[in-house]
Amino acid sequence: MKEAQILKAYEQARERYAELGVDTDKAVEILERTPISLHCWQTDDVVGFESSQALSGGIQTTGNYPGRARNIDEVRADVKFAKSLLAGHHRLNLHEIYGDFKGQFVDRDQVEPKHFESWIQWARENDMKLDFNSTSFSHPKSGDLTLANPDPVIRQFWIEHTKRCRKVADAMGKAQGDPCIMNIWIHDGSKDITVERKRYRELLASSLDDILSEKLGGMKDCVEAKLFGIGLESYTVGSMDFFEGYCATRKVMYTLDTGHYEPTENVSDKVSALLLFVPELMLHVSRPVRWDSDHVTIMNDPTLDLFKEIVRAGALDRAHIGLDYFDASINRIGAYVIGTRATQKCLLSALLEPLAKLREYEDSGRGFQRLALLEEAKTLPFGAVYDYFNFKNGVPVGPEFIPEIEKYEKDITSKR
Ligand code: RNT
Ligand code: ZN
Repeated sequence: MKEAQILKAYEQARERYAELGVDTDKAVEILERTPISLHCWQTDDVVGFESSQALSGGIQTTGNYPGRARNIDEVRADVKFAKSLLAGHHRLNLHEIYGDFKGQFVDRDQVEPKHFESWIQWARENDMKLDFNSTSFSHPKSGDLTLANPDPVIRQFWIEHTKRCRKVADAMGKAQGDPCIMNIWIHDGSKDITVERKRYRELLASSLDDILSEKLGGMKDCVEAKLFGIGLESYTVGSMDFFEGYCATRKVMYTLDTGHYEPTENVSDKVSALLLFVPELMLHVSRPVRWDSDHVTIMNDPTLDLFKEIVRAGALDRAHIGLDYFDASINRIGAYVIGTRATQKCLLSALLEPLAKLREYEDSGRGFQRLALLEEAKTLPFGAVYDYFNFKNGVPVGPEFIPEIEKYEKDITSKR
């Protein structure tokens, strides 16, 4: 698209939105300074660099499109390339199994900040801040139960792992001068009926209390609830009820993964309820198709609604945005870029909502007017503002990123 065309369309859009009391320049500015935490695991199907252990823990990548990143250099190159197609400043979300182990086997209860030194340096050089995740899946001791395991030896192994991960996150946060957000997701559950539901939950609460007892200034903790994992369909220790209670009583950030609820549930409606009782939210923006399938995030109603609820709640400073999907059936970098850009589109759309006017209607009981404006807002020239945002930040506008990814595939990923 030509510069003059983009700018002209933006000027017109700015006027249309201004008539409804919406400041498009401000929306673009907020979007620019809202980082998205890019999930490193989209590059390599959640494999990591620890061993060739198959992905376990109730999650699954489907597809075998060629070009998967096979080592640390390839993951870094792919993230760097994906980032070059995205406007704004972004974070990188690492899992423990992506440490720079330099060919050595470092077991999970042995991990140290030194295994992430090169990542800290790389992130600094590439203007990214790091977030982190402990990894309890894909390990011989993963089984069905980790932090909730009644066997004290296994449970202690995972407690030690998670404590060490917090030290890694703390080192990252201190080095980058900004808290590293560390997520704890464990798959613990049961394939079949269990008569020990309460017991495992007690164990999980006590393991977490132990893990979180040490205050670390460079990091923030968050814990992720889930509906079920594959092979663990009958029971999930860390269910939504469990983590709502846990986060509310312990004042811990709640990780809301959009794929982790019943397919008919309205995930966006959880935002305002959770925000009353938990300090912050970490979002794992995903796209469930019939189940927690982790399809590439797109600009769909659930995602639009999610961001609308955050903006309406005035909670952008209490919600951290991260991505969590892993699609191996299409070009992985393409999937990365589509999902991140879609997330930005949804946030921008929320920022452009004529909220003051809608609230005025609602407060004065003018229901027809509210619905009419909600409907009309859907066809406002949103695309012109989105194009301008990308243009202003020097990244491809519209479908211009498609040939760039095709070139990267031809030159790089297809040769792997
Ligand atoms: C799994 C959780 C978790 C993982 C990542 C890899 O259902 O969503 O967040 O996807 O940690
Ligand atoms: Zn998740």
